Amino acid sequence: MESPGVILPPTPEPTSGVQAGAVQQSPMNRELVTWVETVARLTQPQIVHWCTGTDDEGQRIFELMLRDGSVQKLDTLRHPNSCYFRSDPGDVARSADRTFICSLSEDDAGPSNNWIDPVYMRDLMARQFNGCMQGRVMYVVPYLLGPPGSPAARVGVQVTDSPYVVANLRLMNRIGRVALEHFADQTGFVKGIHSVGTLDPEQRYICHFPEENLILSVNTNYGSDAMLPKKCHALRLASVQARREGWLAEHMMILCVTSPDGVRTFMAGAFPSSCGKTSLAMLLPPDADLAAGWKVEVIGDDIAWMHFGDDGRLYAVNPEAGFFGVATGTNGETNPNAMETLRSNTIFTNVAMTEERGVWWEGLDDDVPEFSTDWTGQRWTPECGRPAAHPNSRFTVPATNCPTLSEEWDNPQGVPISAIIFGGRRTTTMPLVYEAFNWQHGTYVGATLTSEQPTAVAGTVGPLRFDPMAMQPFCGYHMADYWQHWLNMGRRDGADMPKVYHVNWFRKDWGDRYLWPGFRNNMRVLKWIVDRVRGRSDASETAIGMIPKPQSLELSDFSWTQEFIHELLAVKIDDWYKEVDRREEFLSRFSSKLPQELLDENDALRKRIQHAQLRSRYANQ
Ligand code: OXD
Ligand code: MN
Repeated sequence: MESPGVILPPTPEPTSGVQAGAVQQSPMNRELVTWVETVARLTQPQIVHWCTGTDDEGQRIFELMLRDGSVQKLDTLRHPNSCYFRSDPGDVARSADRTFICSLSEDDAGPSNNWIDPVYMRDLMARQFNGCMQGRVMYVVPYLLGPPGSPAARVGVQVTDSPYVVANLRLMNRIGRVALEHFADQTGFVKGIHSVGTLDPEQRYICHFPEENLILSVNTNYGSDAMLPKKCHALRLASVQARREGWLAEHMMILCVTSPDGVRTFMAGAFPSSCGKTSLAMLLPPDADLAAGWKVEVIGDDIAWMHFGDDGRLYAVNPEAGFFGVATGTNGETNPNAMETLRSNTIFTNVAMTEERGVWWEGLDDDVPEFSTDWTGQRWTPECGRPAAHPNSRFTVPATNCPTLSEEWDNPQGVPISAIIFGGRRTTTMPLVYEAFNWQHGTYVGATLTSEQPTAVAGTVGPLRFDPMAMQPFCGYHMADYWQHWLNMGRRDGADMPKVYHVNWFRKDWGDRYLWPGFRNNMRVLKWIVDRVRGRSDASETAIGMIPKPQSLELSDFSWTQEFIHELLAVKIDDWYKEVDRREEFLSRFSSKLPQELLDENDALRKRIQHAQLRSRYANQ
């Protein structure tokens, strides 16, 4: 059995100002060592390796994977320090139906989560883990979520028998020594056990024990079911902790818009999967805006932790330190900054590999390769009728690779959020953008967030799904309690909450054509939001919220007709009657715990629509 190096016990060398002795002697650190010993007794690895997080260690893990063939090295000129990995074909995306919230009470998990009794599940998982690491290396990966030195930062430890997972954690998180250095300041840490196991999808379990700060994951080796700090810790468990402690753990990107006058406006945004969250976070403004001095920079692309500052505003940190983005469809038009970001130090997963040891995926702006090896390892040609890359193929890359990473990205205090943006994929009903009237209305807008599943067949619309705050798969407790927590945050003494927006880049006309050109043009909407939060732009009050006056959106260079612009921003009464009914039905699923305020908001919306209908009827007489 080969090991990449360092073996038990954890003896961090003194580094910049932190004495190793102090780290080791903290009660938390002792608890960690005892826990790791317990896990090792259960899983019986041949070797226990404590990850230090050094480059040297990363290199040795990489070489080990090259030697055992689990990853392949990409061409060093075109993809320096990058590698290629294929996951098991049955392990290519999050397994929502194998994800469980094992809270003590079923009622705490709520109707949107799978609940299983924690005692039963611990027993079942102990059997899964029993001896599962025999003959293998068990890696112990301490990690820090949030910027070093931040009061918002939290620690956790993942043990795993997957070198591939360790390699991903290295890029996505602050791991090893820097994490151990923070143990002394914390009152607890999240424990996560992961094993590749047999990869049997029927025996896959991703379990969260909120009362015990524990995550157990087995029979998976890919994505956020295996990289426990991401969705399992930073969202599912952190959301529970955030409620308890009075902050928000959200599935949101964070960006900074700098106006030509130098003022920075920070925004956070929640979008369900495949709605363009990463490309919005990395947005490249149109040339004219760049020339005028506008800038957009990224702070995070997936998760935001937001705490109140002394001034009553919400300050956001990105708990992660890397991006785990969807490769398929990423190109120089949809996300030019991502293309720059993944030039080096990248792990590509489930894309296709070309004969020149390059990578390719559907939608990439390179020429389609004549031959390549597809994501399943088979020879692929453009005629073969199969996709070369899996639709959920990924790149894992450190945030510092991104040319537009904000210098504020690791500010320990976080950045003050002026606007929260919700968005979904809606071909009808939703205007390009609207602003909620206030925090309670904004909470309702987020709670009733919907998106259509993209379909392969042009002209058809996929099923409409509710995905409240884009947290449906990630809220670790009862969704209605979560909404109540949002409402309570806004009621806190001195709270100065962000404005809330809803955007929709996907509205179509009767001919099934998208109305909005999207991508770089989304800057036009961000600029309107900047103007609104700075009190510099007028808006029209409608039944659903505040809508831009057409002249405040900077659309003149499109030479669009007034009718076209009207269509983009229209609030159509018939569509909204249906929307309100759908929302009422959705909210009623949470009946016993549903905050009355959300029902009141739905009723108020219905009344405003009725008024709007009457007004337009009389105006037309
Ligand atoms: C993700 C997701 O992978 O939201 O980030 O599914
Ligand atoms: Mn996500």
